[in-house]
Amino acid sequence: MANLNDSVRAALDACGASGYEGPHATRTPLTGEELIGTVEHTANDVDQAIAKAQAAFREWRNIPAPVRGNVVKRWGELLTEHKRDLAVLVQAEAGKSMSEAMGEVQEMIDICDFALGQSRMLWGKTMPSERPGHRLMETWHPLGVVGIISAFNFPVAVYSWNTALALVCGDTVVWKPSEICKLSAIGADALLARAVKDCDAPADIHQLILADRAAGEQLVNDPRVALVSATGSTRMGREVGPKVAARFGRFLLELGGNNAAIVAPSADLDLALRGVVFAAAGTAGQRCTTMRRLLVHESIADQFVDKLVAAYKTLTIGDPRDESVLVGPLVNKASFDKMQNSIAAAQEQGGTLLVGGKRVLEDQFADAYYVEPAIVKMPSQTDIVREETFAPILYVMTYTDLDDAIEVHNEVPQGLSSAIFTSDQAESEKFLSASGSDCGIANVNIGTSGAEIGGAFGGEKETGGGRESGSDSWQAYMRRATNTINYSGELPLAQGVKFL
Ligand code: UN1
Repeated sequence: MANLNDSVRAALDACGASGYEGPHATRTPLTGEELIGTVEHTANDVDQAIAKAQAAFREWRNIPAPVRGNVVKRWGELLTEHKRDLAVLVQAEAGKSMSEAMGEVQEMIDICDFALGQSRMLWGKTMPSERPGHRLMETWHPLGVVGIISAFNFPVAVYSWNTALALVCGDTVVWKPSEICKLSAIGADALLARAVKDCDAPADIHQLILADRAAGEQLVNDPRVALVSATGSTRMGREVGPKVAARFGRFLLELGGNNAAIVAPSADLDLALRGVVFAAAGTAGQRCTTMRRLLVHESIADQFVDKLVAAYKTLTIGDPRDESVLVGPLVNKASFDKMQNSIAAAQEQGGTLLVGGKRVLEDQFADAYYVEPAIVKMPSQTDIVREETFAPILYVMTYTDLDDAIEVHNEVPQGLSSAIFTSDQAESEKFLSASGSDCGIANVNIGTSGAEIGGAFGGEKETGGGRESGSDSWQAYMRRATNTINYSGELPLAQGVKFL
């Protein structure tokens, strides 16, 4: 296999990145070896980045939205051209299979297309005024500087959902990527810099911050940052939300999930099997949308779980630079330790480990953590099942009545994604109804992960309530003004009030 840092350097060069090298190196989850080091920004650099983004906003907000759209159009073209380069960087830092890393870059391309269209659709409503000779309408304006804090598991896609929309909406962005995914960030940002240059847009509309957690806190606390869009753990969101709210800033949170699927007796079991295995074991269980709980009807439970266990035994685990590999490494040792602790806790709480859970390839990679995805059969939804462990553990439970299954389904603190596998329309409608799934994403005959960018993405409860990417999520990046225009030549007051 080619030397990893040679491939990484070649990918960064191809993206047009320069001037990023420095002493701060992180380890790749693929082998545990050190990747190329990067520069580290100081608190003063962060301050300057916000100031530059704020200054650029004064110009950017006045450029017509469809013209702003050209920047994301060009970014999308460059991302298409350099899809594999950026995927190499994503794989080196997040440990994904090449197909999933390419899929992540495809999400970026898709949101660029979407945002380009949106740039001509930042529409406001007109409402009938109660007064003659008056017009009532709303207009949407850019907010200002958007601070983006992103996580390791989708190091570039989630950032791009925010950036592409923020830019067409007329905002400028300051991005603090994950501390362990700086090279992917440098590649993605270099491509955006090229798009900005090719379109003669103001150079400072995007700022990249390479720094640790303190830089994120700076974005959270700085009143010049109008919107903080943060992806990460519920613990992180619990700190970010109140701090931004205290200064009356806006926040958009995309936090933990504890996603479940219900498999009903009428389900197409082969289809359900593929849906469950991808959602539960894909990306080594490190998506916020990963399926972590399975509720199977008791009449098919033995049959379905046997099939699932058999399918898990066929999963290829290893260095995903080998393109036949489906399951790459966990991100680091801490993640591996958490997985082990959760499996042990599940066993203490009455669970039976049916398959997986063991570390593999330890001889080959002392500092990389490859694990067999695990399935644990649980007698009920115990405390550990209510927690999100960011690793491939699928807790399996059985049910007899769909209403009870939906109760159990909703009885966790998180509310991101959910699914039902069924051929019974009444069951599927029930799951999608007001008394069905309480999640931001509710699917039928599809797993919990792998959402398309065209829908709004996000969830309820401890998932944070934010919505990113498609549908009308653009509104989060703008402020609304209500305008009443009087062309009557009189001054009738609303509600029939008389004065003077
Ligand atoms: C995430 O894990 O933070 O729906 C985002 C999915 C992807 C995005 C996941 N489209 O799984």
